Amino acid sequence: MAFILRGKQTSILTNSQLNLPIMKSIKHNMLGLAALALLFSMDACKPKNVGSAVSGDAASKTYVAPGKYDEYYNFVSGGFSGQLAVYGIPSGRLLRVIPVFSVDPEKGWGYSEETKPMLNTSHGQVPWDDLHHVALSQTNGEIDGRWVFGNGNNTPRVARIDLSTFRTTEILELPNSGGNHSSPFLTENTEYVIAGTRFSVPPDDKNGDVPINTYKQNFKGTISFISVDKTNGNMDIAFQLQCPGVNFDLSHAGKGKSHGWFFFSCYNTEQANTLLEVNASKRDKDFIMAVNWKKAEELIKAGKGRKQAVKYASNRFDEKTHTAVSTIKTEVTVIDVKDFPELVYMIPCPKSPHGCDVDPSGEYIVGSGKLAALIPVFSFDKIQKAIADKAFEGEYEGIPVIKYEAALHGEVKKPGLGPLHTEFDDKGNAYTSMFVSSEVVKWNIKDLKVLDRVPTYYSVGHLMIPGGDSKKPTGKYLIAYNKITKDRFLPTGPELSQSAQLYDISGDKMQLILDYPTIGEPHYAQAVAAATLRDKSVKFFKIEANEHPYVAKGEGQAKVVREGNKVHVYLTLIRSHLTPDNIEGVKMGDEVYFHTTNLEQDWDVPHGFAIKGALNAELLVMPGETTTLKWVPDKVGMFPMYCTDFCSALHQEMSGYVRVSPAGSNVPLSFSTGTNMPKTDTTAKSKVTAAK
Ligand code: RUQ
Ligand code: CUA
Repeated sequence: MAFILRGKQTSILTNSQLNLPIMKSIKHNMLGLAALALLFSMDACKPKNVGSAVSGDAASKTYVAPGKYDEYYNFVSGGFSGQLAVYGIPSGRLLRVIPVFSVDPEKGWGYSEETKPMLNTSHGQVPWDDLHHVALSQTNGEIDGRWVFGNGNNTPRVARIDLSTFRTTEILELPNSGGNHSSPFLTENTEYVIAGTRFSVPPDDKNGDVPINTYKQNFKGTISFISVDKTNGNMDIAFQLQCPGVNFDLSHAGKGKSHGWFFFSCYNTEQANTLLEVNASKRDKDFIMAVNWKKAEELIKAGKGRKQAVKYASNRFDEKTHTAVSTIKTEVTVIDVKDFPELVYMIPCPKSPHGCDVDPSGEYIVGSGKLAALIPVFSFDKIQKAIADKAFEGEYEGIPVIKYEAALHGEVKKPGLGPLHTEFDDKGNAYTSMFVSSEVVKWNIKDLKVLDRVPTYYSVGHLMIPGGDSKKPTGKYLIAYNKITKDRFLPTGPELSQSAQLYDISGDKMQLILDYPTIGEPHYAQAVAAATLRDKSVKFFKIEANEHPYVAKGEGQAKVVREGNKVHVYLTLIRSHLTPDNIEGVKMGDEVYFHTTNLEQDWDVPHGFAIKGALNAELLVMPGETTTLKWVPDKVGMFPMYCTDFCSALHQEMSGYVRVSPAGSNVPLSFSTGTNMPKTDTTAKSKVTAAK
């Protein structure tokens, strides 16, 4: 396979030319740096013949006829959009965008009073984050369809999305962390969600006001073990492991025989604090860190952990009150791994590993060194034997380093360039993404032979096979999530969407069958069979069960109440009017809270709410739910309000007015609803109350 290095149109390099010799020649000189930069620049390598690679009856394999359903729900991280997108597979149809870490004016997420607390942190309200990885909850190592977790990479957080409502229901901040990239990864019964810090930092209870070049003394890497309540999914930080100041990249839990262990790829074991692209690429091998988390549990039970003062937010959304509550917590229990033997081991792994994946049997651990020219596969049994035999080559910051050969099952030779992530099928095969050579490489887990390779368009990051990181992978579809789209779709100016590519992997040869653009930048994704989820989907919220303190459970309960300068509007929404729809007596200096309750009790009848000049967003209110918009009028006058969701033939009529008078005006607070609206004759009599 040949690649053209862009900018040097004449030089055509083959895989073998780009392999180890080049890597070795990249010492620490500036020429090496330039070559490395070129090699890793996003468009360094591009397969030739980038036209349609689709052949045969590919279209029919992805065709889901109108009215028919997809086979899988695919949950795809939105990267820097902070959102999570849900696609149907194999059609690639976008089913939903779930706001998680980023405010979303389409749904009022982060703008409504009820959802603002979800984005609270120890830094205050943080309206954006970078969502890289998703993990579907598992029972016995199989996807159970209860929750999906996602990470906030920037201001360290983990979110839990409830798969009955497809809404973010919990966000937990992580202390002692400097960038929650290695997250979220689950143990096989969702006992824990694991989160490792990308950036090592001084611990939160230490003075972080230290010279940056004291990195080696003062910076630590932290891994959080977040417990998940079996009944309601509630998360708490069970304990944290304080580790050497490396950068953790991805990780995976052991499963089956290796259940009780966790494996983390580590780069920057050089502990560099500047120009990492050179200084963190010096060692030929970094590490995979193996953690015996059952042992850590025992230590915690035996009271061996140290209590540390910290500050972090725990935010939970309550479906009864339709409201989130944010609690600031102040303590975590920490174990310093170097103080406890038999807890953590280092396994050398070439070179700057990124992905770290465990096969369905739990025996094989795949390290993907993004600067390595091969893929090392480690054996869990051999790791155990090496530990028993003390087959160590030394230690790293007090942690035993197992001899590479003693832990190694074998190496996949010449897989391609820039291996990143590996997924597994149900036939004993592994699939690794090759970022630099833009391809997916299929290989056999046991004999490590490369079986097939297909190009991706372009620069693939993560891969996804439904169940591909579980004990029960499937073997029909593989999706590549690409960083670069270039010429694949109609041009849309300088900014292009990222993309996904669907491959049929049911035969010996992988076959590309679909390209589709994605929301934000996709990183990891997971998928669950449609049958596991679709019948659990909530259709609407029962109005009788609504415990929101400002609910109006019928138009008879609609009212406007003044409390000092706060005006509470208990407003109902039903096809096709607002109650009340005429409000007077609001004055300059007032804060108005529109508590809007959607009275509908039917599927797919949301109403929206917006008022002129509001400095936040609209609301989108689901049937049976109450949601609040805060509005501070900025001038005297007349302000229309209306429903934003085209809910009926008379949707355009679903509107009203708020009159704003000067501060000190004697216009009484009053509210009313006309009698000429459909379905309102019995309940919506005109009412007037005097201002209190
Ligand atoms: S990463 S493209 Cu943020 Cu998962 Cu590897
Ligand atoms: Cu309600 Cu439009």
